[in-house]
Amino acid sequence: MLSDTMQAALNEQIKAEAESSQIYLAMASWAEVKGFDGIASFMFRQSDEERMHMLKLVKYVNQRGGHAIISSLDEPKLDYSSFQALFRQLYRHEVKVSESINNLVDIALSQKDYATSNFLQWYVSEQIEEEATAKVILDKIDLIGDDKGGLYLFDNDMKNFTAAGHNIVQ
Ligand code: OFO
Repeated sequence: MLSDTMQAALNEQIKAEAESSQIYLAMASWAEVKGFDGIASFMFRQSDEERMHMLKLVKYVNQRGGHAIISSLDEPKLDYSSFQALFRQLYRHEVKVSESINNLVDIALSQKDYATSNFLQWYVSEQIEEEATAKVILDKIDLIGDDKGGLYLFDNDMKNFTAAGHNIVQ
């Protein structure tokens, strides 16, 4: 059985994961409209992954005798002024999510809820990957800057990675 504190913290994370999915979806839509199909496919796929992260938490909370709450979401507030600005926000967002996962582990340990701590380890590993992916993308975008040819090639790279079902981090 989950403690009230643990349940409330997990429910906050459910909201955070749902908002992550919306952020990626907003980025995907923006990239698609701009004609960057590779970046869009990558973002659509990330959005689905975030939804899966959310669902996994919903199932876990309910399975442990709690009640997963599906709440309203904040609208993604993104700075679309440049690719750099957009991807910098993405990276910062993933760093923030990692912090909130670490915070959840802290709460689980302080409550001696070892089952939840164990469950959260999957998220800890996942965040290492997500942060690394966001950083690799940001580094590449920083290198390319506003160079149109560079962005075109980068978009193609993203298309190939998504088509192959690979992560951009190799
Ligand atoms: Fe759910 O991992 Fe990104 O935000």
